[in-house]
Order: sequence, then structure tokens, then C-alpha cells
Amino acid sequence: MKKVITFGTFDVFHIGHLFLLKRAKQLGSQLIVGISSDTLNLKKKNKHPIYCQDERLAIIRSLKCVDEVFIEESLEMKRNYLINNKADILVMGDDWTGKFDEFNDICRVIYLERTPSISTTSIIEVIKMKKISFL
Ligand code: C2G
Repeated sequence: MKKVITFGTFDVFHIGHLFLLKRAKQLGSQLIVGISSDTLNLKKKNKHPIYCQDERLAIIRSLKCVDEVFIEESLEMKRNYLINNKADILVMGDDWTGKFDEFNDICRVIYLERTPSISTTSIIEVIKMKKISFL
């Protein structure tokens, strides 16, 4: 029973998020996802998410490849989250490469390649541009 854990905001859910979660699930038998709270997202990205935490929680919870979700309140609590969830493997996209190696003492840390040319930011920009072109 290998427990895989990953973390993210998962705002304006897109295929890059889905591919990360599906690949993470393939590494174990259970996938737990820590979803950044609205407050944490503001701290991390200096902006409010488009979808609030309850909406993002509902979307991720509904995915077939996800077994459990919880709200990630702080980046500094990651060791607690890993221990409390008895995680065997921490999976993150490779934009985080090296950032979580300190947890190698309690679980395997694997960085997966990000899906190219898609991001929440780029999706929001496209919507904004389309809106302007309709004006
Ligand atoms: N991701 C991806 N491909 C993309 C975009 C995102 O693989 N095109 C991955 C990211 O690498 C991350 C996950 O999807 O592993 C969630 O991405 P974000 O919602 O942007 O999460 P982030 O802000 O990186 O939060 O404690 C860690 C943080 O909470 C991670």
C-alpha cells in the first residue's frame, strides 16, 4: 500500500494538473492531495485564486485518481503533512526540483516533468485577450 502525496493550488484546473495527478497515482496505490488554501495561495503567488479553496477541493476530490484531499495551510508544515499522512512518496512537478529533497529522510521525493505550454496564468491571459477582442 504505497501512499503518494502531492501538493498544489490547482486553480483553473487544466490538463497539466490532471497529467501530474494521474502520473503521481501510478507511482503508488493511494493518492493524497494537499490543496493550497486561499490564504496560502495569496502568500505563494501574491494573488487570489480564481476558484476558491472549496471549489478547488471539490474538483480535485471528484477525480478518479485521487483518494483523499486536505487543505494545505502552509509550506512550512510540509514535514507534518508527510508524517501525518504516512506518505511513502512525495511527488511534485519539476518546477520544484530540489526544493523538497530535505524530506528524503522520511519519504521518496520524485519530481515529474511539467506538461509544457499550459499554465493557469496563460489560460487567464488568453481569456482576458479574448474578452478585449470582443469589446
Ligand atoms: N503542473 C504540471 N504541469 C503544468 C502546470 C502545473 O505538471 N503545466 C504541476 C506543478 O508542477 C505542480 C502541480 O501541477 O506539481 C500543481 O501546480 P500548481 O497548482 O501551480 O501548484 P504550486 O503553486 O506549484 O503549489 O507545497 C507546494 C505548493 O503548494 C505547490
